[in-house]
Amino acid sequence: MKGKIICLKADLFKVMDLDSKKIYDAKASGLFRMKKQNLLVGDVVLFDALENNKAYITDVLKRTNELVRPPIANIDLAIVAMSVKEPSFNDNLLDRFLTILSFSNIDTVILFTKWDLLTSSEEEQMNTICRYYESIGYKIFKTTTKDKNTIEEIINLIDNKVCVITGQSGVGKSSLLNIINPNLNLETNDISLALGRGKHTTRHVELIPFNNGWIADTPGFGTMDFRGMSETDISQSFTELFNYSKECKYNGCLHKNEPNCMVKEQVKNNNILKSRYDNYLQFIEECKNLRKW
Ligand SMILES: Nc1nc2c(ncn2[C@@H]2O[C@H](COP(=O)(O)OP(=O)(O)OP(=O)(O)O)[C@@H](O)[C@H]2O)c(=O)[nH]1
Ligand SMILES: [Mg+2]
Ligand SMILES: [Zn+2]
Repeated sequence: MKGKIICLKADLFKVMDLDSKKIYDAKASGLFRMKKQNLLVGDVVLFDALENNKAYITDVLKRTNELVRPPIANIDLAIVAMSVKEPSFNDNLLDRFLTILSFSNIDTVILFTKWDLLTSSEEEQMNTICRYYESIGYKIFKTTTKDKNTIEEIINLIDNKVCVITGQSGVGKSSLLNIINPNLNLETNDISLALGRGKHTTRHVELIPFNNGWIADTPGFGTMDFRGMSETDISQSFTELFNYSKECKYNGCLHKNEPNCMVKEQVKNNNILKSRYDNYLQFIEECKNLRKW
């Protein structure tokens, strides 16, 4: 039988039979465990059903893509949720998500959440940032749980797809999913005002059937590294840098100290957002240091 892993807790999987939609509590079979292949939420697996809704997973089909954080496979669309306040907007974290998703070839949209918390002058600043990300090709949404305007649009966007919502703790991922589908009743929690951080309310990655597709809520996390990526991978994952790099003097220019670098030129002319360039430099440095290990 063929099913999809929709949840993983310790070594216990929930697998949905793709034909009957019945859900099984599954473990990896002994033979499969010997192959030492890991299994992820989102994997399509072959399984043998036993009594009492129990099952053994015997094989996993080839993935179209996979992410380490959050751990999930076969994603059609990633929704990056980034609060504009509480927790404060974090361009470094946003660029980190975008770099890894771009490297993994996963379509990505950005939600700027908690838009209702901005004063009008802050709103102006955020709008400039939003316009920049739009200009480099990202579809963006300004969301608030207090206004359901953009929700219909998001629902249409995710229809028929396997989607994952990701972002640090407390940005409102579960709150938004509860509005998209009020039957979900996902647990949410106030952020710690003293620390300005979320409380890691969602603990597991879980794929939830929604309309004609799937949506995964995920736990928030504060950082991630670039394991498995080279400096060139990073430079090619910054789409606008990659486009300008064709006009750099040197093939394979990393836009650091090389002469006649079009990227540095465009940063100077304010055509590339300074924070993007600074984050880029930090990421390739981190990448280099990781390699030393
Ligand atoms: N003002 C405002 N508050 C919001 C909005 N969205 C969510 N919140 C609040 O933000 C807090 C955190 O929301 P959650 O949905 O638990 O955040 P999360 O991203 O799921 O967090 P983790 O599960 O810890 O990763 C809750 O108190 C929500 O009520 C919004 O649009 N505006
Ligand atoms: Mg949550
Ligand atoms: Zn360059």
